Amino acid sequence: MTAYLGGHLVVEVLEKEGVQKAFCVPGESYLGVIDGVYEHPSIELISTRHESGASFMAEAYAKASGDVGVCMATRGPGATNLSIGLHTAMQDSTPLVALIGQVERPFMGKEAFQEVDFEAYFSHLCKWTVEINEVERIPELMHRAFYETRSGRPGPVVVSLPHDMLEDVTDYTDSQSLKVNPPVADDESVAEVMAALQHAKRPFIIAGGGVIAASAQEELAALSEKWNVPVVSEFRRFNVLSNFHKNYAGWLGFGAREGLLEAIHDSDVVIALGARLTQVSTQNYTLIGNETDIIQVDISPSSIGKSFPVQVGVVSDAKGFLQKALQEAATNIDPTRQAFVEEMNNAYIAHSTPPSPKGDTAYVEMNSVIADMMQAVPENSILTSDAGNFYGWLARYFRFTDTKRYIGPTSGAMGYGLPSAIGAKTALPDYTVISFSGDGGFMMTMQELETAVRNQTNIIAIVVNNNMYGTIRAHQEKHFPGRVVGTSLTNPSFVDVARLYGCDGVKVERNDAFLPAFYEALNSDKPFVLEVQTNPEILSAGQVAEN
Ligand SMILES: Cc1ncc(C[n+]2csc(CCOP(=O)(O)OP(=O)(O)O)c2C)c(N)n1
Ligand SMILES: [Mg+2]
Repeated sequence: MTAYLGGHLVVEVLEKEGVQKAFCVPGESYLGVIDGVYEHPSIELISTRHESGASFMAEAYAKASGDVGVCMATRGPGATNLSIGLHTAMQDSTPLVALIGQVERPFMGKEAFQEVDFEAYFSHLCKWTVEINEVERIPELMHRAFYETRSGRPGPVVVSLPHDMLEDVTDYTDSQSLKVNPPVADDESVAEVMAALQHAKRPFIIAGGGVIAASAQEELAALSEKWNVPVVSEFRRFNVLSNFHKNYAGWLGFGAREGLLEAIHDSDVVIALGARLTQVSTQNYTLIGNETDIIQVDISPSSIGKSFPVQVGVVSDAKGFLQKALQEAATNIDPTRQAFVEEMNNAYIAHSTPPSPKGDTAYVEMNSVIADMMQAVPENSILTSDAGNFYGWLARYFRFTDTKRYIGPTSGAMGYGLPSAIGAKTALPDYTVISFSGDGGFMMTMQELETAVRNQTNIIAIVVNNNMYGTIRAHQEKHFPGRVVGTSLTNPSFVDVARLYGCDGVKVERNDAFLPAFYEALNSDKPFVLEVQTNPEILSAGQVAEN
């Protein structure tokens, strides 16, 4: 037995859980934990410039590494700043543990300095919130926090740590991480699903984050080939299947292909696999028609039937389900399915092929940028993005594979692009990591360039500059034509700003300047900001300039 300070014991448990990196803004309320990191050099504590950056970095670190992300913040002001990344982790089902300093136990309830009741505040935002009030319970509750965040449908867990509790002392010998055993469908349920699929004429598999979390891409590819089923990815879940796979039928979300939406609406069987059929993916819950049999396979019982009534619901980890499904014999499959799969894939390829650039234009065309990136992005790359209209081109024209990955917020959080790139690059330093942001979103978290410079996290940040909150401008022009208000922006030179932070940077104003600038970014030994000046008249992918 050894005597431990509470703050040190928290970090001891982090080490037992395999934590290697944590992202924070330091605060006096959890100084004991920070001092614990000093004792444990195997854990690197990365200070950021705003708690939103810390939470986004931890969230993307989790997505890139496949393990839990960890962030830390101080009482009320730190915790409330942190919440945007926790909300993203909730909507995106990302395993994330947030350690938050709390006011001293004897002062609780007095509206003490920076006091917030975290159990109340985070109860809806997070999967679980726990306050550790006795130092002896640190190992039990910290391990439980990691188990909770990893198991079932992953999600964020907040651990509230009263300042004075972290200074108490307790004896401790050992403890260990609790292994997660994901549920796997029973044979009968698998057989029932496959029987429903057998005779379907125009079925789809809608695959979501559950496939990526379970690393079940290979099994999904094998099943879709064996059973002749087209695969569609949910909003921002491109990596369920290589987008070059012959059975890939495209993606759901803002700007999804109309023909695909109609085909899903008219299909006889839809299997939602690790997909919770979100509002954005399902076009406000209209995607699937009343005549369609919906089969949902999900790791979490509470996701089943949440968005649509389903005919069959199966609680299973995606990989375990697919492995069993692959053992079923694929006999008497409707012979017209082959042509259907080809039709869907051909339409996807046509829709995702960018039009040829017009050549010498006054602005950079996003079609051309993405076409260039398709050519120049190296293997083993991660592209991250914010929310915004610029994303429409990336979604439509970039094709992701298992080595060209996408990390983005299904929560639609602006400001995610840059910090998530830093988080992903921290997890996978050998990857090329490129963030994609609009001028609006980039300036929400731009200060994290300093975090990147200080830690030599050499990401490439592409800023698509149209000097406006373009998405909202587009909505304004549609719903309130001619009444523009609150959506115009002026910006500093992003390249000058980048240089002041110690990054490299280039501004691109013509199509043919993009590729050389992109290669310069790839070869840079500093974080790199690549500003792309686009035409403010063209607000969405597929729109043609009226000039
Ligand atoms: C944190 C946050 N605040 C506000 C919004 C609402 N919103 C969605 S897109 C957008 C504008 C994005 O502007 P910009 O980043 O410049 O990209 P653009 O649409 O111009 O391409 C806004 C304000 C949001 N999604 N997230
Ligand atoms: Mg903009």
